[in-house]
Amino acid sequence: MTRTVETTPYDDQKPGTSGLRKKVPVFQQKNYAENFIQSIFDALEGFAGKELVIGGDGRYFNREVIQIAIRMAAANGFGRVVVGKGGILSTPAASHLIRKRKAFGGIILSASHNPGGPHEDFGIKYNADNGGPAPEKLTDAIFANTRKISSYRIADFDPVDIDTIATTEAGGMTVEIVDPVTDYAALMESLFDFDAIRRMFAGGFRMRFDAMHAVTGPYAKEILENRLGAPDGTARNYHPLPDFGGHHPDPNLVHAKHLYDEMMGPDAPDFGAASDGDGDRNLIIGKGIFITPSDSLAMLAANAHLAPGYQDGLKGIARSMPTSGAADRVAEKMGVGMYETPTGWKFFGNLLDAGMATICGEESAGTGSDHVREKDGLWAVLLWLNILAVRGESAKDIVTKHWTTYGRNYYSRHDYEEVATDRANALVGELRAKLDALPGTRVRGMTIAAADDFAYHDPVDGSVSEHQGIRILFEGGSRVVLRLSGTGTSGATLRLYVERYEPDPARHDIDTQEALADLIGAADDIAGIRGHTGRDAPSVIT
Ligand code: G16
Repeated sequence: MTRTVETTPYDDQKPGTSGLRKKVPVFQQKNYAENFIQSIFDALEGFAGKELVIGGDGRYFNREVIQIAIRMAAANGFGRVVVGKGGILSTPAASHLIRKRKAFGGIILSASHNPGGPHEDFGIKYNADNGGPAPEKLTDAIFANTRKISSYRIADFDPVDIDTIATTEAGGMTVEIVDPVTDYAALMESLFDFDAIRRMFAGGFRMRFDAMHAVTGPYAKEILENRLGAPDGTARNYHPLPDFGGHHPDPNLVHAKHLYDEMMGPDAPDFGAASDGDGDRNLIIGKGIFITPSDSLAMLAANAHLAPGYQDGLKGIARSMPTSGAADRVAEKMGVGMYETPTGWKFFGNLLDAGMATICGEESAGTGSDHVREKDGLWAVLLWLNILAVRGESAKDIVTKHWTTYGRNYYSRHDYEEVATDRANALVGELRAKLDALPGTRVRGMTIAAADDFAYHDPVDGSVSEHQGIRILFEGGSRVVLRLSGTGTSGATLRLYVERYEPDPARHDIDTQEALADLIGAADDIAGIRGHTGRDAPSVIT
């Protein structure tokens, strides 16, 4: 039986950088998840009888919302839902399933790298038929619907058994429970030289992969250990837990410090990696060297032709605006297009669909390619393994040779988390107001060459996205960027991105914060970060 339930709108359901993210108790309010899911469906057209992919990263409240989504999909007229067993689907695996099965779209339940648990974060996002995050036009329509919703449709049937692989019928709709790993693992096998990687492991290559008790555990176990023959124990913390074991599933130097310490220690394995809550981010650490996401993007792009899936070369490279310019130098040398987009994977979708870019990346630990329409943590790890296997050199050697060829982009991000929203807005507002006056002024011995509030003109569909972050460029190519995060769930997070280009190999081993000290000071002089936030230091430095 299908019911129409009357409801009233919530005014806080504006999707952020990737979907709607809130604390679990917010999502547990009456009709909150239902309102948002109905608002998604109401923003779509032509899905009657079509297929919808549903899955999540296994966090607290995942299973409950999966049941709601299945019942609402049936009531709204979908013909079939495809659900990852146990409610599990990594974000890139969901993207692949949508594409492979030519589904109408997918609902992914995740708050990515944010913590999980009864008082932590939850999220819902919608991916379109290209497998990518809903474009801005669609998220705007969803938000508009949340403001005027008056009812939602839901079917009444017993909870579906999502723990058994089977195809059943519920509410007049077909429900197919699939293994979350199989199709994804096959895709990886089609892109990378598994034989070469297998030989490398067989030859004693040691690796550590930390799944952080999040979604990539089963994927890493199957691909790294079962298919590539890495020793048992290579994948750690591989059972997805609703609260991620009480940890923050964010693969950075703060939350994966144990991995960093191990990789810098005397008995370090050859290669270390980690992924986040929903499996789309990656952390890459070579023996004795951390590789920044911006550098990793450049190095993966420069060496991608060593993997079978990319042997014909790249069509182009894309990076988000705050990501360092290291990849630009690779694109220039290759003679391929380089695209600078706003933060948010959704902005890569058009470039990938149009065949203008093959590899994309972001400073926020996201790298991916045209194989899916999401960033993909394990993909990045496997491409690194493929490159290491073919080149037969250490990660550290590959990095230092890359810097010698292209120069080094010193790069760091400083996050000020949970800043009062009005204070953060005041900082950005004041900075915006003085942008025009900045060029030509001198700060800490450096001259500002240009300053603007980044606006993106999509070369494919002509859409314009404004206010995507403030860029202050100095003569000589250094820059600082300031923007407010679109993924936080309490207060505002101010991000300061700092970058300096150093061509001279004799100056490639300076401590990063030291190399950037003047720029960090200049950013504070210009934007008044300490004054506005009331903080002496950032919450997180990566
Ligand atoms: C999301 C987006 C990314 C973006 C990141 C950081 O990642 O998918 O494209 O770079 O947020 O955004 P912000 O700086 O606004 O917090 P994820 O992994 O959270 O889905």
